Amino acid sequence: MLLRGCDLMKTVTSLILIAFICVTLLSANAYSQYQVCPETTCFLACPAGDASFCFCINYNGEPLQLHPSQVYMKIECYSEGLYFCPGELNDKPAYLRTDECVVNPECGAEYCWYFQLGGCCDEVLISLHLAGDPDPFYTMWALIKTPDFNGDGNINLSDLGLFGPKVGTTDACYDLNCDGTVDSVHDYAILEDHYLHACDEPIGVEGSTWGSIKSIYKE
Ligand SMILES: [Ca+2]
Ligand SMILES: [Ca+2]
Repeated sequence: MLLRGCDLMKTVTSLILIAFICVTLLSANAYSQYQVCPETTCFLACPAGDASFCFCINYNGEPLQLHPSQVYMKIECYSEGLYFCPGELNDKPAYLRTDECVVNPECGAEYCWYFQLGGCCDEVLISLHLAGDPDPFYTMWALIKTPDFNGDGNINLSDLGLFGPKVGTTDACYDLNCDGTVDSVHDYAILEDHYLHACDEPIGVEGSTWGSIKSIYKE
């Protein structure tokens, strides 16, 4: 009887161990089944919210085609300098201009987010997660810069004045096209494109069609 009791204990212990290993492997797989391709690690944003953060997302090698409200992005700045416009959230669902998820054949299902931001942060943690799941399925470190250099929610003469002395330098916060240097052609053109944009003039998310977006869930 004693031997049988020991055998039983061994069997139970083995089963628990196997179950633990299976759960561990499944958890590891669940995370690795997502393949995420960021558009860049150097993002431009604007107080008006008209600059996009786009990511291609695949699941098990297939485009992850979900309703955009199901895929969230969270951005957290771990150094000083990034300012959120009043009412802006740092954690929100994707916004898509079309009525369904765009599938780029070279990349996967493309999701885009628009944040209304000012200032600059060279240590941003971007995480992607599914609605209702606090654990992200993807994280990355990135740099975010905006033409609102002084972070007051407006792109105006003050920012233009700050930009001039930075031309010719490698200051990442003023290198708006992320090519490594601040120049008066390409970077200035971006500043000009966003000139007079402000927090209270959101233009990036106008005409939302979320209400008419059809859910596309893969089996
Ligand atoms: Ca400003
Ligand atoms: Ca540049």
